[in-house]
Amino acid sequence: QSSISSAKRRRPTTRLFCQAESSALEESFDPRVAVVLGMQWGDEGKGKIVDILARKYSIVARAQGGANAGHTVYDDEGNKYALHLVPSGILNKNALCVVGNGVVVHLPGLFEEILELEQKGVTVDGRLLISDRAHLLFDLHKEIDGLREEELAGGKIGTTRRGIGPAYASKAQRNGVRVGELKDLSNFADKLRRLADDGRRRFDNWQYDVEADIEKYKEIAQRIQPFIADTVAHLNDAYDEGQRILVEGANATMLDLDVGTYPFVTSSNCSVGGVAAGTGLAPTKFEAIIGVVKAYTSRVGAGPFPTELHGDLEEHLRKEGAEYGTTTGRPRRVGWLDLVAVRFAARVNGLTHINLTKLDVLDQLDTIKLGVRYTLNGQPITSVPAQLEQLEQVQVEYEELPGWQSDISKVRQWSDLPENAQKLHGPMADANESPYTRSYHDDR
Ligand code: 2SA
Ligand code: MG
Repeated sequence: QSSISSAKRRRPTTRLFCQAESSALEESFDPRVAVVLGMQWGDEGKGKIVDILARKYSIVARAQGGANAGHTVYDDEGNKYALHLVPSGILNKNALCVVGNGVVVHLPGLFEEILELEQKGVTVDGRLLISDRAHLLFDLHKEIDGLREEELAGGKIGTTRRGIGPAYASKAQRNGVRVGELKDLSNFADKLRRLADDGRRRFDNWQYDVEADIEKYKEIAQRIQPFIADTVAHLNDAYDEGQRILVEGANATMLDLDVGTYPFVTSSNCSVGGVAAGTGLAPTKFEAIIGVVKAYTSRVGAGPFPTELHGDLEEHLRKEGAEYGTTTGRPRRVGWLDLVAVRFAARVNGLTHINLTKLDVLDQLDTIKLGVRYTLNGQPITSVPAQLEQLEQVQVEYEELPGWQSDISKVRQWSDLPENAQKLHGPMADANESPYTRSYHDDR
């Protein structure tokens, strides 16, 4: 009764949760490992569904990204939390939160986040584990992020300047320093000095006091000890014992280092592949892969955005949707829902479910447009092109739906939605027609 299943079932496999409210989730929704991923360019509202699902899960894990993520969640009293590194599950006092091996961790930032949580009465002791394999993100990575952006001048990526790209670059260059290194500091100083030398060779007149950082990390190492764990073993042991694990994606598929709009992407794999690599959990264990889709599109930072809007509608969506970066406060670019991108992302991730969010932001519009097809030089193209130059030039064909022009923000049941709002189900189901999704359910 709660979800789309009672409405028109064009594909039995696609369920839309009407608003991300617990009442809208089916009772029978009980996968052992569930993965929540963003299908657009981020800020789809992943934090909300994670927070709701976390009540059913004993473990909530992050697999990739770092403090570039910004997940805004509210507790039962309406207090607002902007989380960056700590998984959103932390608000569920019974959940264990795991920062997986694929995450890049800025420990001073993590401590600030922990402090802020504690000031609001949320304690993390005994409920937070950080992977010993996760890479440390140092202040030097943040500085290099800024320097590289400055070098790019007009061609900036528009990163969050949280050091994400440089930290993953150190990891790939195999001179990164991992969290486990803090268990015994004997090699730590040399490794950090080597990283700093690298930076100095690359940037002239670079002022970076590596010795001060080494000192700082002596204290940090003490404080972090109780949180360090072999999370690959821990997650797999917990799974074997029958515990249930929720994986919270950060960033989104169109920002994925491999399948996203390269180079205007982040430096991790934010699609489903990154979940396996970043937790050490095998993909065969993922029982649900939930794609979060916002009813329109937003993007922070530079890069192609085929359905972008400018002018009155742009301002309306930004204002109604509160589209400002959680991490940097930047106004987000906004546009119509791009179903070509969603279809692409649904395929890449093999979604079992779609969670449609922020539908009520469209309440006042008389017409709602959906980007359904790209053409290039008059020819239809069937997928999101890899070449940026092509993606910048595509023409978007839109389907128009009449709006509902009423306040749906209090609606909790799919059946209570105005008919025109329910009409979004059809195009959503079409977007999620990956063969994997269908056979997954048909075989059960
Ligand atoms: P980075 O910092 O190297 O990961 O930036 C590379 C690109 O990835 C984009 N990116 C994001 N896009 C949306 N939301 C993100 N998180 C914050 C939020 C962003 C904020 O939730 O609001 O507060 O500004 C996020 N993180 C990275 C980024 O804009 C670049 O395009
Ligand atoms: Mg965000």
